[in-house]
Amino acid sequence: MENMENLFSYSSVQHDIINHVLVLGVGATTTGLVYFILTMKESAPKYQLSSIISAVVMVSAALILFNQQQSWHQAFTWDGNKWNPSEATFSNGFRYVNWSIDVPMLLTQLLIVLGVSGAAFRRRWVGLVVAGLLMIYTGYVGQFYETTDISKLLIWGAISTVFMIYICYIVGISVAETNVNMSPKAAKRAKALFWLLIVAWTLYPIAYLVPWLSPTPNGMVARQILYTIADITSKVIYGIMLGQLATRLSAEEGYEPAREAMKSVIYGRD
Ligand code: RET
Repeated sequence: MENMENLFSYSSVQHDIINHVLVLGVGATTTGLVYFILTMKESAPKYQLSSIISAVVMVSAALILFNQQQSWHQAFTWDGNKWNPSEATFSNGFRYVNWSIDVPMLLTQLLIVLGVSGAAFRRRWVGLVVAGLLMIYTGYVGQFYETTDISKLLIWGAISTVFMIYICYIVGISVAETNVNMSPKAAKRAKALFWLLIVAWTLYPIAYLVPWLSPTPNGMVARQILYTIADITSKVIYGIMLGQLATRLSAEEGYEPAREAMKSVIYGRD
């Protein structure tokens, strides 16, 4: 009962939109799974772990989104006019536990493709994973207060944001440092990845703040749309961009399957 979604009745359209965006999330992550498996061999072996991680992220995301969609359906009953809360409840908390898997994975694959290695890899990796988990769990605690105590929601959210800023900082310096040794084109793609991460990740705290910004049925619809856009960009599009960067770097390093793959139209004339 802790999430605000359970407090309202929804029109047929509002209820449908949430159902649809959750199914869109399942669709995007399952097709992403196929894409990452099929394109894995286009990158040199040292980068292939990144595609494997993307595939793992797709499976865990698809499962939780499927569960969200099912529980959304069970949490309301139709009375001929509106969808009203039923005995079952809908919880965004499942997302947070899913992020405990996906956030460390997404950060690990970035370090792999950027070529951070040795002691620097271990140091950065521990920092990112610890900060990632703290960011998620402080937010997890905060979201329990969204229907009862908005100031606690805001305080826990602020603590969580400190960890997110730290992560963005480490990602930023990792991209800047590795950029120096990349070709101009690869360096440009790595920078684009950094910005995609910043924008996509920022959507999650906005969704977290919806009970404060717009405690209405439409606010809840907006929240699930935001989550879906964030999921598709931070997991699927991010994974595709990382995979393409890995293929580009592999081709530059002389890996033949990558050179062949680079002839595809998606890479343009370079
Ligand atoms: C919370 C709480 C409020 C403050 C902040 C948050 C950040 C969440 C983020 C989640 C990213 C999730 C990803 C999942 C991929 O599978 C926890 C909502 C800053 C950045 C990338």
